[in-house]
Amino acid sequence: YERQDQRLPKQRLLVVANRLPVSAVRQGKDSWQLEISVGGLVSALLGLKEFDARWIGWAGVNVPDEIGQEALTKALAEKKCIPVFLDEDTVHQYYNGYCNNIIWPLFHYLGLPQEDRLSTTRSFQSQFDAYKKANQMFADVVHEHYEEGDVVWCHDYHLMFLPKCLKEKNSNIKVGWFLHTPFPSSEIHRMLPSRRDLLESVLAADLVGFHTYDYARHFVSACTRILGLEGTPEGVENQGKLTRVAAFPIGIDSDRFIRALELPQVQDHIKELKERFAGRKVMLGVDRLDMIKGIPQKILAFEEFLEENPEWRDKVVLLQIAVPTRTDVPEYQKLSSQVHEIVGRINGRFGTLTAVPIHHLDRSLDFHALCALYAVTDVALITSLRDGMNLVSYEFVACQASKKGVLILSEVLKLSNAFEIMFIQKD
Ligand code: ADQ
Repeated sequence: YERQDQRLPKQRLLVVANRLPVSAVRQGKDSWQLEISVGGLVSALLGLKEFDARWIGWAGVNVPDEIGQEALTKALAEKKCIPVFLDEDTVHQYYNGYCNNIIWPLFHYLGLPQEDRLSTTRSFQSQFDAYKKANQMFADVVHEHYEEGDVVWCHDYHLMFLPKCLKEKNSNIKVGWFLHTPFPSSEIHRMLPSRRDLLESVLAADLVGFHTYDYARHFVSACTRILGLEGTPEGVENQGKLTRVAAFPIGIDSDRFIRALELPQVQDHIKELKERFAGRKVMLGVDRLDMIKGIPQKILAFEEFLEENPEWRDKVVLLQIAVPTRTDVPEYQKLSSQVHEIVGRINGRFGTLTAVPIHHLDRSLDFHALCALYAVTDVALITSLRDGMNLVSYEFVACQASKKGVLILSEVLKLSNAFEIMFIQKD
């Protein structure tokens, strides 16, 4: 999107996502500290410069008291963010439960948790009710802040019910919905007990977007096979209304990375890292700690490499930066222990008194440190088992202008990421 006439005011845009681009940490009764949230959705939307955008979302914290809510609303307003306050039970059932325990694994082809295979199970139903309730709460906040002419852009699998909630109250609102994950084959989607409701709600949007043509095609065929609707070259037709469906592969603001490399503090970081790892090749993994990112598989493959190539043991180091997410979900806690256990074992096996083969950090790095790391890396390892797209591979390529290191992508990422990477390289 580009504004045709720069003198005209920017188009107002309400970006609605489960999480705001900042997380709130309480400092006192009425004071809050805001920290940048780490994740692909936030990174992808940093380039929205052509719009007068406001974010609506959850600040990642339970705020039961009015004083706290008022103070947080005020602090967020300075960042053009508007909070949706979700209570603890809703977060547990909607976010940890329905979103992260049911839709996320299913959309990444990991199946449904055992207990949810039967649609009649009570936990499934109450989680789905909480999902609908939460989506309605997001819709209420959107309606409160909506001005005529605004475009409302809903994001991701957390908010599949939102287009319907918005249109029910005001059919004139222009609504877009974009999915950051894969949309699975209709054979997988039909395993969801709420498959029809979710599809019908998404179809209330005017425009529905996916990263790849394949995901868009899966969505259209789910609408055809599950709802019995007509797919057209433009999208899906439902009772005379056309919902446009298309692929919009997301990218990054590559200039932001390229410019950062010139900054003195980034150059200092680069110098330090080069000295620290002199004489060794640097392999790098940067991921949210998530089962779809294939982190244990990557580390085990590195172990195999050291096992089969003893001559490389003191000449290569793997830096794995894995920021923890969804720490309340038991599967993620298990994954974290598993990764620590494997790293400890490999370092014990191949480490020496002066060097360890794997440096594993479970925290986020600031932007400048990240750019410096990308710049000194010889081999980036992106090993997702499934991923909507993957922005780390773009970021690495953007920071490699003079170095020309190697990007190793898992098979599932080759198709989705290849085009955009060529584009960044050309720049
Ligand atoms: P993610 O899975 O979060 O989101 P991904 O594409 O892997 O997205 O990007 C992660 C982002 O977080 C990158 O910008 C990276 O720099 C940053 N990041 C990760 N670990 C970090 C760390 N330790 N410190 C600092 N920054 C870190 C979803 C989908 C993806 C899709 C994106 C965008 O799962 O498939 O590509 O949205 O649509």
